[in-house]
Amino acid sequence: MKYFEKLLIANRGEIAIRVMRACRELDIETVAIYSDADKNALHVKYADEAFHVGEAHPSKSYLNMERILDIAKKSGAEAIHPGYGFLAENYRFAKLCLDEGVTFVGPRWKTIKAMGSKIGSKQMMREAGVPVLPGTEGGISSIDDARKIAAEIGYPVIVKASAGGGGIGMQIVNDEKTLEEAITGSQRIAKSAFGDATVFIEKYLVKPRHIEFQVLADEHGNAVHLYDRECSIQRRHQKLIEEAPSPIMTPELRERMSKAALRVAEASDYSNAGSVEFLYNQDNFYFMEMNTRLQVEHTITEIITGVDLVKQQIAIAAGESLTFEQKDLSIRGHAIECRINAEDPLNNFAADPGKIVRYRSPGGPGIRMDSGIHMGYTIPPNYDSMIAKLCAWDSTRPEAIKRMRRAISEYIILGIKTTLPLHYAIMNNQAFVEGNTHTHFLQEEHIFSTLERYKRDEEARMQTLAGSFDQGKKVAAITAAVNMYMQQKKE
Ligand code: MV4
Repeated sequence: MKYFEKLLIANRGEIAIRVMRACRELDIETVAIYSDADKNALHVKYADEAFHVGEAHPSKSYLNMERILDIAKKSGAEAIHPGYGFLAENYRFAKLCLDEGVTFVGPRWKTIKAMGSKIGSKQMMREAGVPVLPGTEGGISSIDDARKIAAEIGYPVIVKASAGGGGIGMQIVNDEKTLEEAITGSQRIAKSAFGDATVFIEKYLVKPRHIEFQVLADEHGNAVHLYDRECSIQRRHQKLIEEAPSPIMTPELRERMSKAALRVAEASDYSNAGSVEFLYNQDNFYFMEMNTRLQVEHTITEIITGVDLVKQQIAIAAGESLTFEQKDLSIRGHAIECRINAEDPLNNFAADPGKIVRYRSPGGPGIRMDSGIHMGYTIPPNYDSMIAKLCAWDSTRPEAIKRMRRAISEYIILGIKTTLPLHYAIMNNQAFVEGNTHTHFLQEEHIFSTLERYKRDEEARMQTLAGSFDQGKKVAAITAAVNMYMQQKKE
C-alpha cells in the first residue's frame, strides 16, 4: 500500500536525505527543492526530481511558502515534509498547505500555533494537570505585579519571551534590583526578534537536565511515547550531544514523565511526531515546551526502539492508524548522537564553511551516519553549520561511549574545522562517562582545556610533518591534527 505517490521535501542537507530514504523504502517518489547555494548538494542528486526554488537567502528559497507550494503542484506532489527548521513549525505554512489541498506532514496547524506560544502552551498544560514551573500565569502586566510574583516564588527567576525560542530574550534575575531592567530588556529583544513583546516570569532552576519524550499520535486519537532522550549538553542553546535513554532514568520516573508527555499530546489534540521537553531537577520535572516537528535527534530514538519515525510520520499524514500500541514498544540498548558542525570549538564556535578536501566516514557495528556532505563538497556559508550526525549504539551506555570514541577516531574530515575533537574530548570526560550531564556541562567541565591540549600536541606534530601536508590548500590544522592524534594515541 502506498501512502502517497509523490512527496516534496521542503528542506536541504542531511534531513532532506533522511526523509527521501524513507520515501524510497515506501515507493514514494521524491521532489527536492534547492537554492542557488545548493545546486551541487547531495539532496538534489538523491531526489527523483529537483526544482530550483530561489536565491541562497532562506527567505528567498526554503522559507518561500508560495513558491514551494507552486512547485508541489507543478510536480504533482501530494504531500510536503518540512524536515526541521525552516517551515517545520510555521503554522501559517501548515494552514496554507491545507487550504491548497497538499498534505502537510506534521501536526494540525492549530496545534502548531498553540504550541508556538510559551505562555499559552504552559497554561494549557497547567490546566491539564502537567507539572509546570511556578511563575506568572500569563504575560507580565506590570512591574509591580512582576515584583510580587518574583518575591512569592523566590529568586532566582527567569524572564522569557512568550514567542521565544533558542534562548532569545531569556534573562536570569538574581534579585529584585535587576528585575525591572531584565523585563524591559527582554521585552525589547522579544519585540524585535518575534514582533511580540510578551514576556513572562518563572522560577529559575540553576543546573537542570533537559529531558524530552518522543511521542507519536495518529489522527484517530491513538498515541504512544517512544521513551526519553537526554539533551543537556548544549552550547548557546544548540544541542551538541544527545543520548537515549537518559542516563538518570528509572522505571518509576519514566512512568511519571511518560504519562505527563502523553497528557501533553492529548491536551493539545496532537497528531504526527512530536517531542515534549521537560526540565528535570532533584526528582521533579516540569513541562517546558513541545516541539511540533521531527527533531534532529530522532535518530537515537529510532535506534533504541526500532521504529522508523519518518515512515510513521508519512503513514499518519496519510490518515493511517498506528499499527502498534505502547505495550509493543521497548528499549534496546543505548544510543548517543554527536552533532558534527562546521565550526571551530576553540574559537567560540565560529562557523567554518568551505571545501572538504579529504573525507572518510566511520562505519561498522552499531554506527549510523546521517550527513549531506562528501569529499570535494563545498559547504555553503548560508545555512546552519550542522553537517553530519554520528550515532553510536551498543547494548549498554559504557559500551556505546566506547563505540562512539572508536567511530570518531575513524572519522576524517579535512579542509574545515569541525566539532569532532570536542566530541572526542566529551566522550573522554569523566563526568560525561558517569552520566553527570546538565545544562551547564560545557562551562563547568574544562572541556576546552582538554581541546587546547589536543591542539598543542598536534601543532608540534604538524610542524615536523609540515612538508607532507603542504598542498597549498586550506587544510585545517586542528581537524587534521586531532584526527591523527586520535588514531595514534588514546587518552
Ligand atoms: C530554563 C532554565 C532554568 N530554569 N527555565 C534554555 C532554552 C529554553 N528552551 C529554555 N532554557 C532554559 N530554561 C527555567 N525556569 C534553563 C534553561 C537553559 C537550558 C535548558 C535546556 C538546555 C540547555 C540550557 C542551557 C541554558 C539554560
